[in-house]
Formats: sequence, structure tokens, C-alpha cells
Amino acid sequence: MRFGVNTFLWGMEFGPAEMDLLPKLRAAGFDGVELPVFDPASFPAAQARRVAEENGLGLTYCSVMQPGLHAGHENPAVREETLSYLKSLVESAAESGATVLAGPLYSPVGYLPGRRRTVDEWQWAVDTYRRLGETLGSSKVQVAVEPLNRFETYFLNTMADGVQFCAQVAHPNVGLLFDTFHSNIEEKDTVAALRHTGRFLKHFHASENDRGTPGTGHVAWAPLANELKTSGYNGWVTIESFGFSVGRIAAAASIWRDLAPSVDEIAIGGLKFLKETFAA
Ligand code: LER
Ligand code: MN
Repeated sequence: MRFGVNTFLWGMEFGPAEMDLLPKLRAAGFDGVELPVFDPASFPAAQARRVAEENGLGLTYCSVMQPGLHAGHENPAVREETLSYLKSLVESAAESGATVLAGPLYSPVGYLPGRRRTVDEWQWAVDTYRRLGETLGSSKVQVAVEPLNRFETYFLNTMADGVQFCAQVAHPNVGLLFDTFHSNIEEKDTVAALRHTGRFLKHFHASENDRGTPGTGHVAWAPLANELKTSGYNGWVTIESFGFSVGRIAAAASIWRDLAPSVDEIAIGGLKFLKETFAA
């Protein structure tokens, strides 16, 4: 198992000014780093690749849908714009050497239209992803679609729905991201949900039930680790939390209190805990 950490812990943006986080995270024992990428056109992918390679780190990308975009929008022009955004994220990921592009890449985080998704929206989103698949043909990038809890999206809340979605897209590079925080809210049995994800599992976010340090809350870490190991998963286990005292990212993640003594503790303490849990 390879262990990574998402840089959302230290802020919303990642750019040239944040590159020096990479050697620090390597020194802390991480195998890889997850970079938030919201504007692929301006993202320093080549520089990130160079710094990651110099430090022996693997990279993954995490992104979200920009406001107004939606893979299943009724307006074909919006779907076209969404598809171009997804394509440019994939191209940037490939340029940086990132092997995974992960996130709730269907509609914006927090977009709640006050109703269920429609059959048409679902089919349009499947079509958008089938068309993305045409560009993924020769790419090494795996797209890991992330179901979120009901307070952050109306579109995909459970791994079972995610499995349906990926089965209909039917592209080997399109699968799912299992996030322990969201699944703890939405699944009746998180281990069964992880098992059901099966061959579609492309990425894993390790996040405590309160987004604090992994191992300090009630996520079913040992059974989940056991399930990952017995399933033969050989992808990333990436710690995800958010800079709880950094205005924009704290607000984006709805975090209104200190989750740990420091954000570094979430990364360092979380890594120690996960390595012990996976070694057991
Ligand atoms: C959002 O709640 C989340 O879990 C992230 O991975 C995507 O922004
Ligand atoms: Mn996540």
C-alpha cells in the first residue's frame, strides 16, 4: 500500500509557492502527495513532476467541478464545457505524472437543487464520461469519481450508485474513490460498501469521521484496511483533511473548530496510525 496526503491540509491552492511542501512530506514518510488542481491551464504540472521526481514522490490529483459545470446538465453546451474541463484535467495529470485524477467530478460540491437527480441527468453524465473515455484510451491516468455525502451533493451519495455509474460508462480508466468520511455518513456498512466497489476501486481517501487525525474517531479502520488488503487493492491510501484555521479552505469544507492540535498532526499522526493499521 502506498500512503499519500492531500495538501488541502495546508491551503486551498497549490502552485509554485507551495512546491517546498513536497520534500517536507517525503521527509515525513509519505510515498506521495495529492495536489488540488482547479485551473489546469495555469497549473504548474511540469514543475510538480520535476519536484516530485527529485524527491521520489508519486502524485495524484484531486479536483472539483467549477460552478456552473455539470456532467449531466440538460444544456448540451454546458456538458461540452464540462467535458473540456475534464479533458484538460486529464492532460495536466498526465503531464505531471499523476496516475489518478480524483474527486466529485460530476457536479459542483455544494450544488443541491432541492430534488433527486433525474434519469436524464444520469444518462447525460454517463454519456459525458463515455466521451471522456475516448480521450483516456491511451492515457495512464485513472479517473476516480467520488461519491459525497448528501449535504455536499445530490448526485452520487453511495458506492452502490457509483458502481452503477461506472458499469454504465464501462471504461477501464473510469472508477471510484472511496472516502471514509462520506461513506461513514451514507453507507449502512462501510466495509460491505468497500467490498461492493470491487474492481471499480481506483482511489481511497483516509479521513476520520470528523475530518480529524485518522485513528482518533470511529471510522472502522482495521476492517477497512483488512478489506483493502484482501481485495488486492494496490493503489493509494491518501489522508484527506482541510486546513481548519485557513479561512477559505475551512469554509469550503464547513469546518468551524480545531480538529487536532495542528494540521501537521493530522498528517504525521495519521500516517503513523495508518502504517500500523495496515501492517497489522
Ligand atoms: C469533499 O468533501 C472531498 O471529500 C474531497 O475529496 C473533494 O473535494
Ligand atoms: Mn474525499
